[in-house]
Amino acid sequence: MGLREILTFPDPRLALKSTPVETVDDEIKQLIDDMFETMYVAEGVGLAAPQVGVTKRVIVVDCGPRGDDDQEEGEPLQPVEPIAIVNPVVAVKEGKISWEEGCLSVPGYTDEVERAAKITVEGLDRDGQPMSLEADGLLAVCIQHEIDHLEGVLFVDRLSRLKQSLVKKKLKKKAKEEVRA
Ligand code: GNR
Ligand code: NI
Repeated sequence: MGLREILTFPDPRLALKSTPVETVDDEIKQLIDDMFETMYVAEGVGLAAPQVGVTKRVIVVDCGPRGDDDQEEGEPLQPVEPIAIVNPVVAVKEGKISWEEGCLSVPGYTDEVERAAKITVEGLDRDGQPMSLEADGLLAVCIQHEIDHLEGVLFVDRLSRLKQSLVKKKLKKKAKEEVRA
């Protein structure tokens, strides 16, 4: 395949719960490759399968190298290579962090969301092998943001109810105007 179309709010498919992958077969590998390609073209740091209309539990992230000033003495470097995780599960959560989030499915809006500061995520890699990864900073935020997509949850769903209704109303109006234009 190749590039896939990214769905945007209020597409109802973004609210669906994704199903676990039974086998990491060629179709899933193709999906992963297409998701990376789509994410890079869109200049995102992560992407979840439901964002390209596939309700399966697959995410990709590439947060790039972390700033050195963020790196503490003796702490292992975070992976800077692209990561694909099939059936991701957060096994351990520590602390809290607030991050200004954006989403390729919610273009034109960003806001602060609070999430776990440090996580251990487990799942399968692109070869179907079990994997485990410790993450903090943007990588931890991004992985939690992507797993939310698999539950049909957008970062705007994590804002206060008042903010949510305001923001969603504006986004729906904007989407309607774009259909007409
Ligand atoms: O590109 C993205 N940037 C981002 C910034 C802060 C927190 C989360 C993200 S993920 C987002 C890409 C996306 O929508 N993934 O689902
Ligand atoms: Ni997103």
